[in-house]
Amino acid sequence: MAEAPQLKRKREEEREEEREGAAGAVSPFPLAELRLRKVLRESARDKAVFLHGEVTNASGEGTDAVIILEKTPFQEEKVLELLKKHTKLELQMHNDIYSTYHLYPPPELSEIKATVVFPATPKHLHKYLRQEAFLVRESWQDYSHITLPFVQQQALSLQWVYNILEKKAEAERIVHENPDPCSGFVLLPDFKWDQSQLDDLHLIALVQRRDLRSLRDLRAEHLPLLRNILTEGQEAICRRFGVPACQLRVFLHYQPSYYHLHVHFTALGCEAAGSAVERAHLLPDVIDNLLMEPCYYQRRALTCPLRADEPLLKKFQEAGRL
Ligand code: M7G
Repeated sequence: MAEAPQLKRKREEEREEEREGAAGAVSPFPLAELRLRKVLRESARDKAVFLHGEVTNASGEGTDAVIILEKTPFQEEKVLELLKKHTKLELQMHNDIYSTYHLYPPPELSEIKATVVFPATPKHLHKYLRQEAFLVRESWQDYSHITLPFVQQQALSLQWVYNILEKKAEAERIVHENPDPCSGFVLLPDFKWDQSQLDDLHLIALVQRRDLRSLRDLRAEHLPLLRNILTEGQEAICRRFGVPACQLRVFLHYQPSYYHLHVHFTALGCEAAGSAVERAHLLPDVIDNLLMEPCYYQRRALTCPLRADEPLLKKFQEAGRL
């Protein structure tokens, strides 16, 4: 809920720039033409719903879209306004000293964050579909024979990453950049974070080089890159957002969704989805592992969760590894 005043000011400026930039550069998503095809997933805990929609053009052709709707966290400075400003209160139940209400705030205080993937590929639809997950223990041989060929053929497009690295998108959102082609990176807010408050802070560092896919590619020679990400990333976040290194969770996912090496920075107080032990690898631990054993990630087996209809899970099943 806390928000540094400079963050608030900066945010307002950035939102203004984003609005102007978005208005000038891309046409808004045609919400009016959207048809709902399916609810992919719904989470009462996260107050979010993941939708599969279809936009039909003038000649009747449909294009798939994924729309994620999330209730945004409360902002301390707006709570009073929320209670007072033209807010309708409707009694739901009353018992002794206890009562619950439906509260209907005015539109400007009941914002919903909408993330749109359009056009969405079948891979995006799968990514957001609620599914059972299974743990796979991936040896280095499994990685070479099953995972790597799969990633080379079928992974999600990295165009959004290259757009950021080439300043074709989100350039105004960059918080820090180290331009070194070998050991440099770009740090910017993850699009899961709306930057309204620090509680759910989430930034990502995207490496400049394009030859590192994931944890599996890391060797001791990449230590300068990893150290830069850790120290410069922590310093930049402390400078910009006032969150110290000891309150940041800095980690990589295995398996990631996007196979261009990147590192997540999230607020320690926030139980961010994806920070569970079966998927998150803390960057300081990764650095130590590589210091002890230069080929650590080419030697050891790694456990990772794969969801039921992920094609990679099918590959492991076909190979008799599950
Ligand atoms: P990941 O570890 O590959 O997998 O993280 P996950 O998506 O299952 O967590 C990729 C991260 O990049 C995620 O946290 C996404 O929210 C974030 N991300 C994805 N896209 C397409 C964008 C984007 O266009 N811009 C920004 N800023 N972040 C993105």
